[in-house]
Amino acid sequence: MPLKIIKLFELLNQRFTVFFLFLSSVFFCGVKLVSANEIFSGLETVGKPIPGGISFQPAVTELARDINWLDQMLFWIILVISIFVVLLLIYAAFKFNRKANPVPQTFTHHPVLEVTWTVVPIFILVFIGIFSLPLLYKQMEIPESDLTIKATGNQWYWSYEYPEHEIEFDAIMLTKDELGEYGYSQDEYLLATDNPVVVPIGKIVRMQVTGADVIHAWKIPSFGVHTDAMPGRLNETWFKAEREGIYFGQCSELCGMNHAYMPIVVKVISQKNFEKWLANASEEFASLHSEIMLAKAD
Ligand SMILES: [Cu+2]
Repeated sequence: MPLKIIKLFELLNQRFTVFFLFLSSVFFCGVKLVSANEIFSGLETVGKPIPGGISFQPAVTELARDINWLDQMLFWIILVISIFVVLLLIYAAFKFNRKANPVPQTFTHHPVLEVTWTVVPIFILVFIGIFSLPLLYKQMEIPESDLTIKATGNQWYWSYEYPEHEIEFDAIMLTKDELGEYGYSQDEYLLATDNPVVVPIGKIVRMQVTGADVIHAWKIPSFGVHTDAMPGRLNETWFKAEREGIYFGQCSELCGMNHAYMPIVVKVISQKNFEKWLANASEEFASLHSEIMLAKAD
């Protein structure tokens, strides 16, 4: 066969390969986008700050519900003590002022009163401790987990690892222009990130939290979870989200200039969708760990 014809065939072959690669990449990108949309479609935003809001965000874990309950209980105790102290002050101001009480008493001790104002607060504190300490232990004692996620605070973004699935990615805050593209509304500026943390509903998630440079804190109010991210230390906490949805949190430890620009997004989805997400993510965010380990094994 003449050389020119062979070259022509080679050229056509190359063009065809490029064209085929282009088509397949378009096809696969399309498939991926559709499935990513499918996975998160219809997810409601549950936990986020609202204008004028003064109370807690909706509680979707047992821990958050317990914290809200403890807060309510403490509120009533504080209210009773505050009313009692204000009434006592008003009573003392009127009863023992100079006009009403021209000749003051000269005693300096009143044993019954002194014992009372020492013992009563002790009882109040012990009563509070009966409820607050078990909750503290509940937060710290991590049940057998279904999934482990490691969050690392960096100046100024979070990076995440799913060590059991060899996935790792960074979560960078979206600019105002990018919000729509990622399916967020304009009022979610400063809350939304490009890559969310994704967890299955009703599964116990062990969060391991650390810092790469300075102290940050990983917090999702609706989960009742707030843990410092300390460099050189691995803090642990856990949650079991009971409602599908999108949840927002923020770095909650002053960590420098862009402290306000490292938000946290957690998407809680069904187990079925989570598996789909895992399949996508293990391609998109495959970590280097497995390769390093393989090289060592060889
Ligand atoms: Cu921070």
